[in-house]
Amino acid sequence: KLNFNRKFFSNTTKAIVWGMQQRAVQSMLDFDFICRRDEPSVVAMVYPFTGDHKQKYYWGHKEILIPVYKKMSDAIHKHKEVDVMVNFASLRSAYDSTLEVLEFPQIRTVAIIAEGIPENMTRKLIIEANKKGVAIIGPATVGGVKPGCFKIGNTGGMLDNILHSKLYRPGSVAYVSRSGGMSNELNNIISKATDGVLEGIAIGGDRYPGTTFMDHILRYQSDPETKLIVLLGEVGGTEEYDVCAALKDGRITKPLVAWCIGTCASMFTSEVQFGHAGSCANSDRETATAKNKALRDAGAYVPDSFDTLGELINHVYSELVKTGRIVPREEVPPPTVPMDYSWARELGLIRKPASFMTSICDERGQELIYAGMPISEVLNKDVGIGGVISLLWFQRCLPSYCCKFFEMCLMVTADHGPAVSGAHNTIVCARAGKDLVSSVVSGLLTIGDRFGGALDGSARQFSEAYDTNLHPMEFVNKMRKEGKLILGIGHRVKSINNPDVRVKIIKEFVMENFPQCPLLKYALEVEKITTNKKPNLILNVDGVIATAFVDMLRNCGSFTSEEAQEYINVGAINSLFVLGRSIGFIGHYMDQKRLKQGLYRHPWDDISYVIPEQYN
Ligand code: Q5B
Repeated sequence: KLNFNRKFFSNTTKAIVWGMQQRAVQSMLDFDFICRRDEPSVVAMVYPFTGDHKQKYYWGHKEILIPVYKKMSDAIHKHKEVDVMVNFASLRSAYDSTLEVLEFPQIRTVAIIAEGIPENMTRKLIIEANKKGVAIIGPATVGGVKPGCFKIGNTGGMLDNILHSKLYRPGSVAYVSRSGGMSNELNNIISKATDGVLEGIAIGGDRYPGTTFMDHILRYQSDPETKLIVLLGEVGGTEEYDVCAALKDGRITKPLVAWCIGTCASMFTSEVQFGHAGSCANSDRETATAKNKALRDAGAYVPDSFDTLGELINHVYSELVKTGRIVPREEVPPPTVPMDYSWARELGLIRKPASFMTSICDERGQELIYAGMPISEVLNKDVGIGGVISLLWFQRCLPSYCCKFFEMCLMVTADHGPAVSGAHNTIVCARAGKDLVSSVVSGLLTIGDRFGGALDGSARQFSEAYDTNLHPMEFVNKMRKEGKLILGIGHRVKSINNPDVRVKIIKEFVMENFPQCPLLKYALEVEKITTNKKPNLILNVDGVIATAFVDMLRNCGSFTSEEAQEYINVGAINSLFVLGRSIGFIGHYMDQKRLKQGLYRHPWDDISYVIPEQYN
């Protein structure tokens, strides 16, 4: 059996952390800082899934960079001062990464955090580590702590807990436990009952821990700074009997306070497996009660129950103080570490005005919420895409005819063939080998006053004319006088002789379903005048949707007149065409790719070259 009679950690210990455990690393650095270490204990990280890079951390108030290496060998060769590895690899990769690190003689201690490593693999690791004299702490452990010196990963919990248990400076009590959670409790108990923890190791809950209770107790026995040893065993296993033997044969002479948890197991009628893989009594000898008795018989201080463990530790400690074997040191307060922003916020200690405001969608909880409606309800109520638009665009459930109106508009505007500006652009872009987003965006960028995006202007022009009581004829004349086109009027191919069925569909739906549609009716009066001049000056698809949209906003009862006007002012009326036609643009993109169309080049005979004469 190996003798680990050496100090595992000092205030100059340097470690490599395997795994992208940023919180744990920051927690180690914060610990170092409050311990007044000169330098951080974590010098590098190993993470095989990214390239070599640096990660930012805090050292007190300062920001520092810690290198992350893809390869363990690079990390070890570049940091010769490192002798500890904290291995956060998962149960699947902990075996390989530990084996790998054992190849480097500079590494003397490895903490394996992962739980669930197959026992046969752990045993192989232990054999390999023993051959090389390397101490393994774990697996299935939080690690351990040496106050004032070094902390493994998340040991000790959050900073306030660490401060509370005074782990920033050494005491006189060294403990060993199996459980990481219970070692936190020990930190607390020992800090209250004594001058504090000198070192604490949680060997882990597996049946085969890399180092044992005895390994650590014997280390503590030979360390002159350890004045009192605490052992927190548990139900399962027989290792506590080795401690009994060592107490009896004089290998342990320092006062040892011990307790095995799990005495309640006898209250169960069947065998109980506690949280750890190893915490199950396979015989009477392995019960906590039997082991507590054996420890007491061997000369350990054993309380009557866990509840009085602290009192007993205090009793033994007080004796040591009385006899002068412990001289309590003067308390020096630790330096302050700035609190993490997120934690301070959680505690309600700080407030900060948000940079962003949002009022339509909340994705933070378990379920996505659209304007107050959980997504499951959106689907259960079958509100359709019209209902989703009503929630996300208008933050309310609009009457179903409004949702139907939205859906019809999306359907009729979804596409109008490849010849229109937007589809043409999308096609040319797709044929130039561009991706879906670029191609669709190039189509969308053509939407404006002339093509497809006349809705906003149409809504504005018609509502202004209507609201100021302009007779349709006066409106047409006024626009002509001002030299302005009436947006929503006119079409390149559709006319009264070749009517646009899309316009007819929307018009009929609105007339039938909307409570009122005065603006649409007004626009139709204007159309009578313009088509009299030229048959293609019809109320076009943009115009019919725009005027109906305004009618909906003004008359559906869900908006105030100010709200309705605001949607017109902010340019929200184009939305339906933009969304609808995106469907078509996506279709054109896919079509071109499917048809394997090559780069488009416009034919020369279709271009009129009007070059200034002097250059001819
Ligand atoms: N005149 C659409 O013009 C078009 C007049 C007008 C008063 C008008 C034109 C126009 C306003 C914008 C608009 C949306 C360029 C159209 C759409 C989606 C689409 C597309 C598709 C799809 C057609 C001839 C004479 C002139 C003009 C006068 C023309 N428009 N007067 N108000 N609005 N409209 N855009 O036929 O006296 O002879 O000089 O800009 O609403 O984009 O399928 O293609 O789904 O993708 O080229 O449906 O109307 O007429 O410019 O030669 O003018 O009519 O002043 O008078 P045209 P022009 P005069 S829907």
